[in-house]
Amino acid sequence: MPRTIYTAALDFGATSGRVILGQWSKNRLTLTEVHRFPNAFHTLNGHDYWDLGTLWHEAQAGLRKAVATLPRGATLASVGVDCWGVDFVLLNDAGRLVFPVHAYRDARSQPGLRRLANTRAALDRIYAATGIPNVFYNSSLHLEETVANCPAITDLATRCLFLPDYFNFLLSGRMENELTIASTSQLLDVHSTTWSQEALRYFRIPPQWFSPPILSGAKLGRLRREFSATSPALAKTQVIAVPGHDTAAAYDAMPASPDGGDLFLSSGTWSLVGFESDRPILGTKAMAARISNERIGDGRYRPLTNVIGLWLLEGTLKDFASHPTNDREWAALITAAEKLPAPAALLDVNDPSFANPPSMKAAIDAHLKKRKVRVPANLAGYTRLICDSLGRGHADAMRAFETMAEKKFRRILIVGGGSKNRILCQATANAAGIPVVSFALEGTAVGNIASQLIAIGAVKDLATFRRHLGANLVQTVYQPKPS
Ligand code: LFR
Repeated sequence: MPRTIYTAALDFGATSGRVILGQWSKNRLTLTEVHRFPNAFHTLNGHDYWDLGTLWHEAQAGLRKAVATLPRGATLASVGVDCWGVDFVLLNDAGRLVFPVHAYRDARSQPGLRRLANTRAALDRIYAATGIPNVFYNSSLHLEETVANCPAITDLATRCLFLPDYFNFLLSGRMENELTIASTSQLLDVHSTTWSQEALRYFRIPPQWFSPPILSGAKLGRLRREFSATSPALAKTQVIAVPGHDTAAAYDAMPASPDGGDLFLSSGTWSLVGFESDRPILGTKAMAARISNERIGDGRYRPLTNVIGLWLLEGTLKDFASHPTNDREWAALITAAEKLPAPAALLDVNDPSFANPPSMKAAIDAHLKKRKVRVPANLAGYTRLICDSLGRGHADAMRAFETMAEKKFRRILIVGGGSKNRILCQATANAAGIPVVSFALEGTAVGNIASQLIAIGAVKDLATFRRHLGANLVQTVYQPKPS
């Protein structure tokens, strides 16, 4: 094993993607962001679609930049892909796309969502079988809609791959379903690592579209020749099926204390609040609290609640002609928002009108007006309102876990874009009444790289990786303050 090992993480987010080069040397990880690109879905005739061609083009450009960044003579040991959850492609045996790739915010799942919500027995059965609540973005609902409204698809498609599985296929030529991303679909059996026949039957989805999920860390083989032939640095690069779900990767990156007292918050477009557990949290109360029993790469559980997250702020920014575009302007916005008095009333962050509105500012204004609350005067006011409301949403999720799992959390560990947002961290600490520890870390890419390092034998296991990572991280602690 060389003394310095280089790996690359392809990290696709719903609003931006990154290619990150990881350098592992003397038990220390150094990250270089070699490529960052925007991502967005586009609406055609009322439906929302991802542009996979552009994403793949950017990923390849990033891989080339990663190779160009390597020191002379060094090689890339491996590459791994993580991506947002739930979205999928339908393919034939030759690997051709046979259906346009919809985005999970597409409203096409609404009729199925309502049907299941209104059938109490089925709702309970599906939650008991999969551990995943009935939410508009579930792959189950989107696949159900495709099969019901375009029935010829069952002749055309032979395979369903979730997006990270598909990118793994483009890199390696292997079609596999990886466990963590499969667990976001509401189609996986919550008590095993196989598909739920019950859920597949209910949503009328062909079971043959899926293969038995592989655990993360599996080696998919070398990069396809079209890559390996382009550079000697890629000649032996392994494709590793890392935790394909970005949230699973981010959770792996948490330098958590082994005593289980840490609550995790991966903060980006979504706020993913949860913890690691040997068992799922099921039952009526868990379903009412929208607890999602997603999986860790090794098969254990990540009970979590999806709070709407910085999507609220990302949307609001678009409605202001003048908004921050660089770090200095961001810092000025956060400072202005911090100086404002606490908002008189907070948003109910679970309001479904925030899911995909044409204008987020208009949706927030309508929400406030309905409750007879004055709308903020400027962008700083919206920023303050959104961060404080998210803080309360995070604390509510924590309390639901504490009741249901009969445990008390001592700290909240935060990674992702929001970990750099002081108001969000402080608001979360204040509402939760426990310290928030921020690592200003690209958790998704770090977890992706951790899985690669373990798979290729450079690090013994995740506990060892977390120990090394924690020893070298700069952390900021936000103590709760009385309001
Ligand atoms: C975060 C995330 C969430 C998932 C949402 C939709 O990027 O993966 O975990 O619920 O996107 O896929």
